[in-house]
Amino acid sequence: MLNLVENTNLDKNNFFKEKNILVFGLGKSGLSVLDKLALISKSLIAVDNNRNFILPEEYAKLTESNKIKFFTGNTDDSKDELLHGINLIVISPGISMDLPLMKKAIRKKIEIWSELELAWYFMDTNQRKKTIAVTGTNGKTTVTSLIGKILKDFGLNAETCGNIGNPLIDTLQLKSYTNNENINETKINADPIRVIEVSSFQLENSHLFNPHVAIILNITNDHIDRHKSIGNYSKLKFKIAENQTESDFLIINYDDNFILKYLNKNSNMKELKSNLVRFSLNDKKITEIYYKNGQISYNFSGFTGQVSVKDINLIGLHNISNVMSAVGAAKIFNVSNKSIAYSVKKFIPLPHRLEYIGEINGIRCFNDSKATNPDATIKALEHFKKEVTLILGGLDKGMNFKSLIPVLNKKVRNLILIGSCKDLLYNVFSETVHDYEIFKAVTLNEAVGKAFNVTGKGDVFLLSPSCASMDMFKDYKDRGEQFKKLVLSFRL
Ligand code: UMA
Repeated sequence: MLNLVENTNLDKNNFFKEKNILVFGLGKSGLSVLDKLALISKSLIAVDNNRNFILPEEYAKLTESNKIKFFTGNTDDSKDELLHGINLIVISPGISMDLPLMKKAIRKKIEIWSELELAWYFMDTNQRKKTIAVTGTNGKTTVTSLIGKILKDFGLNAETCGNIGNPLIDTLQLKSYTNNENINETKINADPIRVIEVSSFQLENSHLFNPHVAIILNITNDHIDRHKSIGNYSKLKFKIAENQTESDFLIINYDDNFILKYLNKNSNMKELKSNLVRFSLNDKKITEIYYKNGQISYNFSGFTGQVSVKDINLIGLHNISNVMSAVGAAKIFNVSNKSIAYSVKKFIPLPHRLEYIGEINGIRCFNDSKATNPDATIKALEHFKKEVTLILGGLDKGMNFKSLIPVLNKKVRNLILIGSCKDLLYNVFSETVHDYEIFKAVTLNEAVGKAFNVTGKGDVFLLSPSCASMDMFKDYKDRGEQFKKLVLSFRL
């Protein structure tokens, strides 16, 4: 499919001078893309489906460029003129390839790139070698942040970016239309190691992206509404390594069923050329990294040793898996074991991930709003005894909630369902044999009130919704913040 030939000797700006480009989606990544391309492309169409779209103030200058045409509103009738003469579409991660405009673009064989791919195009060989890309269903942000901390604590220049919140392209110090001052020579000379959080949405339209170190933390049912099947979703996750060569590394979770399934299905993974570094909680020593009695041991590509992970603030075995992947990446960049152990110990868990709010009226309260799929909720519940009042529900992404049935029976006393899929969830759980009470609530306020009514002293109250948040909240952070506020308001 890729017909735009990569040539590192080519003047990369000149390449875009020939192109008519459509930038689809004007959120964080789309606006950054538009800003960089405004200086160098032949013409640009900026499209956003939100008809009430307002250009943020810092980008207002973009409207002065007479080569950018803005189009906002519905593109479903696939206005042909939008695609007329277009050579390249740079698409935002949130845009589905099922939209009529995208289907039409595919039929017309128009090149489609993610922001990640565009950024990669601008990176030179040295910058590309200093990359660690982290993907997986759960734990990406934690691992990206942890690796960033480990590298920085050791005195290395490192920057976290990608799905974590700041687009990769913004780390490149490319000329910007709205801010011509943003090229900083000293920063260019001291190029950082880029630790890039990568989502399946971003990988969907990445072609030459080829991180030096790729990490796949886990694969579980999520985003099935977008990717249609777990098979497609797994394939996208493995796309992170498809361009890697013998000098690169792929670090994978060897305890993860879907990862193993994918590896088996694609038997010896002929297309995989990189050094495979497998990590496991199992101490059978068949993997390159494994865990036993508070020690992570590693042995791969000439790196051998042990890192202590005793007394760390990260809760649960799934977090030990996360740390193992970070240890692998850190060793590749020659960080000392002592320094890794120090950084892991000092790492403060990120908010909204099994975050302890406090003991309110004798009830221990936790905010796990980032649990946006059943597997994340299962991992959270495993941490407790049969003592939990759980708030579950939100916006369904086509997930299989039946996987929650056994753990709910083991750990939950009260289940409170919220969100647009609460009736669906009610049907799933009420029809099984269960020994916990099930309630429905229309608002989060009502759900929290109910929880404080039914939870006994000494028990646990947990928000771990297994669902996306956008039916009731701006995002998972908004959901978590509102939850914490409500919980604290019940303090007597
Ligand atoms: N839009 C359309 N048509 C559509 C969908 C969206 O025009 O069909 C427009 C919206 O009106 C909006 C813009 O596109 O103006 C939003 O684009 P976007 O949803 O791609 O979001 P960005 O602001 O560009 O943020 C993206 C990532 N968002 C998604 O993947 C949905 C951010 O990850 C990421 O931090 C950011 O790029 C920087 O790289 C967020 C996320 O939820 C945190 N990621 C998912 C996850 O972690 O599960 C994958």
